[in-house]
Amino acid sequence: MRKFTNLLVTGGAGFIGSNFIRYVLNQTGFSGRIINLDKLTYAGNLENLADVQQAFPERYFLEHGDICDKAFVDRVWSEYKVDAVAHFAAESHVDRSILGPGEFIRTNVEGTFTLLEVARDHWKGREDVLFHHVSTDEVYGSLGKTGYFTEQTPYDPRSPYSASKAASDHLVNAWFHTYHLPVTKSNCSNNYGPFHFPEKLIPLMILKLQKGETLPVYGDGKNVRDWLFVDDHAEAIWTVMTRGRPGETYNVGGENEWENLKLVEVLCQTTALALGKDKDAFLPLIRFVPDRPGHDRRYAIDCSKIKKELGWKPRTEFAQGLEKTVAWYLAHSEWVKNVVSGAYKTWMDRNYASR
Ligand code: NAD
Ligand code: TDX
Repeated sequence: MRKFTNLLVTGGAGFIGSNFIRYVLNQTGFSGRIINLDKLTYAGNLENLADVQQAFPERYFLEHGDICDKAFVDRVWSEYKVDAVAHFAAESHVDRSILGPGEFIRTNVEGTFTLLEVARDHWKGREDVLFHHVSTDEVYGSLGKTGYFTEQTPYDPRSPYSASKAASDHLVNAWFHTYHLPVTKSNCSNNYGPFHFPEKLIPLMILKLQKGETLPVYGDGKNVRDWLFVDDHAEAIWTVMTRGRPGETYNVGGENEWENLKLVEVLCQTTALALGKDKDAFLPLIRFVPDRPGHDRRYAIDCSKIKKELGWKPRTEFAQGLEKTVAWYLAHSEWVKNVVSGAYKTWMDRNYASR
């Protein structure tokens, strides 16, 4: 089992990064330090880690800055003697990448390049270090009604977001083969759970339900996503980081495919019950709206490699995970109000005010 002392987490103030930090510090026996390097964009919120900051003041550190800023990353690396990286920092929302791809290329491609170069500088010849890259199943493109993405599926990204993640994946693989940088990589399906930014399908729908607003389902609602509870993803990443083979990619998924419309219907029912309403009270709020351009039809992950090789499997049953998530959002209205009121609101006003 691989051991680290100073773990750099990029993008640790976002959805998955903050859940990962909480998981590592509370549930893995890790006894070292975590340094969270985050630019705190609209998607990064320190409130996501308030409990961690309080519980681990001598083992959790925030470094506010940009992964594209080489001098800054280099200083952080030296100061904390970084010996492992979990690289989450990215622009992550497909719809935003369609409206403005520039930041996606900068952060996801140039930012990953910058981190790899600093790692190469600092870790020359070392084998007791690891750069783990957190990626997505979207790099594999779109499936028809059947089949699954395996680690051998050729890359076929179709949105600016997935193209930028594909580019970053290729860089990570190249730094392994060319410079022998110890890397691992995971490509995961759609996550859900607490601290998910409410621009993404599940939290967006819960918030709209709370306000009694209509629920925008893109296209015919038959696009399929494979959903995984965020804690299960955190466990998968830690499993790969501590026991995965260098240079390998592991696909991670929930074995839990849902058509969007069906999922929204279940969310309506789960939220109605949580609010003490009739189970079907919210169904009339569903509206079909124009489709996302280039909308990938179906994602489905074959995660047999990580299951067989490393013994990981998705643990959270979907109905329970959704109930937990709905309950979390209903109990955290203050968090929601705060995260949607800053840079996010300005961007929404600019891009959607006239629609
Ligand atoms: P998120 O948008 O919630 O968080 C991204 C974080 O990165 C934020 O804290 C933000 O402030 C930070 N960040 C953005 N640009 C930065 C920069 N230039 N320098 C430093 N920090 C920066 O994203 P998420 O949903 O938590 O996704 C995390 C990672 O997991 C991403 O790499 C994403 O591609 C990948 N992923 C996400 C999912 C999913 O369902 N959300 C699934 C598979 C893979
Ligand atoms: O309002 C909506 N209506 C709707 O029908 C929104 C926001 C989404 N959708 C559809 C589009 C997708 O088919 O729901 C599905 C899920 O959409 P998102 O939550 O935007 O996720 P997706 O585009 O699948 O990408 C997510 O999973 C993979 C993450 O945002 C990525 O970062 C991750 O890599």
